[in-house]
Amino acid sequence: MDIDKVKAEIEKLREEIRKHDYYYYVMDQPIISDAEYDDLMRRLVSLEQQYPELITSDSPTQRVGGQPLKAFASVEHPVPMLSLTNAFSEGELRDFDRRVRNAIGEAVEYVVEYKIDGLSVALWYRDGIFVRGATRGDGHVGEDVTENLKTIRSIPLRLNRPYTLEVRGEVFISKQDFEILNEERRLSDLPLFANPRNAAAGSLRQLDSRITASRPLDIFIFNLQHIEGFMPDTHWEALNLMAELGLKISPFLYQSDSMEDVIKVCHEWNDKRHTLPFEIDGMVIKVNNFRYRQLLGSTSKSPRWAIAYKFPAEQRETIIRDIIVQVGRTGVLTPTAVFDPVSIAGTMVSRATLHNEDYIKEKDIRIGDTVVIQKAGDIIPEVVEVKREKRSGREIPFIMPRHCPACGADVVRLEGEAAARCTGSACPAQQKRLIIHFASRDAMDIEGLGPAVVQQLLNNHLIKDAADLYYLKHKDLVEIERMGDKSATNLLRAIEDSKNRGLARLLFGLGIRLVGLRAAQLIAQHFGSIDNIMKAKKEEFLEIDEIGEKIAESVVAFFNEEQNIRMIEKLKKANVLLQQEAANTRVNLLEGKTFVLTGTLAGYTRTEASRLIEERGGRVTNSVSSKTDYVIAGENPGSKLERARSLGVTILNEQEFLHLLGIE
Ligand code: 0OX
Repeated sequence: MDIDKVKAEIEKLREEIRKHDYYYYVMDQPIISDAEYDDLMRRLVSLEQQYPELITSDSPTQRVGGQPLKAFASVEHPVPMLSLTNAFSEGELRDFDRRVRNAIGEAVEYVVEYKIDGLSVALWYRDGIFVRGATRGDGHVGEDVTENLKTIRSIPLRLNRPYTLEVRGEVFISKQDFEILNEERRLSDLPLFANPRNAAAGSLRQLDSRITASRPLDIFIFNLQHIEGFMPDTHWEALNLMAELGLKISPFLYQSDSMEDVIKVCHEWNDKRHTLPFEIDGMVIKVNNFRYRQLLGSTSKSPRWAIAYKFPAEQRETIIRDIIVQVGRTGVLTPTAVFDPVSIAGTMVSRATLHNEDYIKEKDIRIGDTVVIQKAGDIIPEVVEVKREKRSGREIPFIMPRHCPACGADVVRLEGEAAARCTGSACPAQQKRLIIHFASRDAMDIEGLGPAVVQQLLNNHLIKDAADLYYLKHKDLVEIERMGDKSATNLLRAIEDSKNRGLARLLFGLGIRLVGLRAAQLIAQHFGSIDNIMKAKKEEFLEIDEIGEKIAESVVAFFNEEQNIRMIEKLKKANVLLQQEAANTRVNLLEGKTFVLTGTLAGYTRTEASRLIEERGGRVTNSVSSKTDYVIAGENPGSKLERARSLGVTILNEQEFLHLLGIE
């Protein structure tokens, strides 16, 4: 095809896709089906693959970047990103109004908008193309999160007109998307986000933009910060201009010169906030006229021309009927208050976490107490107050159980920690997580043994702990759902292969608290066999450099537990390697990893360094590519270092390199 024709088709496709992105993500009103949209996108991707020289940074195909970053670059805000002064009462709003009118000398117009509960960002467009975006940071210097912002589909990569400007907005996740995201995380055994705000912040601060792309982030633009050539007179005009440019502005905006009307609007939204699809924690009131804003100016922290009216947290009284103890995935015992159900912030709640023993003691919370409940950040219910005056004297203080309610093993509370933990490795509440960890790559590396299979094995009572994996039979496996003959054979082979990973990885795989891969290697090297470790006293662990009191205590406690000893016996009987095999533990440490050396190392020649890598299963190559895992940079590194930087490859100095090898 003639290149000009291709160019024209590509441009037409991009324009078409941009239009549909706008209808779908900004207006929330798609005008074509998903299938039709996918067809357009597929055609564009295919043309760009055939003619990569025609790819531009604002093409709709360029939303998800390549290699993860090592760190975010810093971005200085040309105009500081200030925060808002809070008002918690009508009185404070009236004071604000008085201050503003006194300074200006006449009535002023206000714009009222939602206070979205997310995180603020700045976006820069040059000649209409999105070129850079940053977080607020400390207000003066933020983090360059351009690649992550590009994944947000409601941020246009190109404006409808070629302006050079800076806008600011709030990135957030809707309530529904937050629920879905957390549900997915729960199913994958990942830690849950406490609220949509944390989820949005966590998602935007990912070094790998492919992760951000998988998160349902959205944005409302709330300020035109700067535009080259001209500036509208008012915020209202600026909002309209931004909407015309294709930016997503807040769906509710109200204009009035009466603070009493503003107050009314704030109250109305306080009552209706739960009907909105996203979280708001108040309303923002801004002076409309930009010239007045300039006259009012700012303090070092916040502008004098804006204020945030914060909604009061909803509170309800109820009676605590019980304090139950829940065992988390890591064995942490969390006391939870169970109370008469009350409706707060739009949902019925009947439980609130009491965190730990100290929290309960501090607040003196007892079973039978009348308490005030509120939702922290309007999501997580918490007990804010005990109504002592309502006590009858029959209230029962809470005592942390000495044995795990799920398995009966001892409960310990390590010095300096608030959490009480179950020590039983056969605790059903912890079992699944532990087995998944046992099978994970850095531990016994059992391919095909993911969370779903582990769950099925547990449900079918085929295993109780990790050691039982070595007693599985082909006929057991084929009985579980979706496991065919071939998968069963493969899984059994993977389990068999894992027997020889060696002591360090096994020790790590046992999931002993505080024992990470490094500590496991040190302990394995020092003691040489599981029998020696099981016999060892706390002091003997302390002889190892880098092993401190807490790790030592944790290992001793683990091997004092009857169930754990039984599990080791089962591993022994199954012929799992329980000795330190120098070659073995080393070989696998860097398996599959590719290294490039550049510059001179102080302690090793190039040949020696290569040998250290190869002994541990790694590979040394000469040139840096996106497939390189590590570049080791010594003194006077060459151009390879530059290339590694530009490709986002992990760069280690000598010290970090030796640490990775487990030498220093
Ligand atoms: C929000 C929001 C945040 C401009 C001057 C200081 C704060 N969370 O929705 N900030 C602002 O305004 C900036 N407006 C908002 N609507």
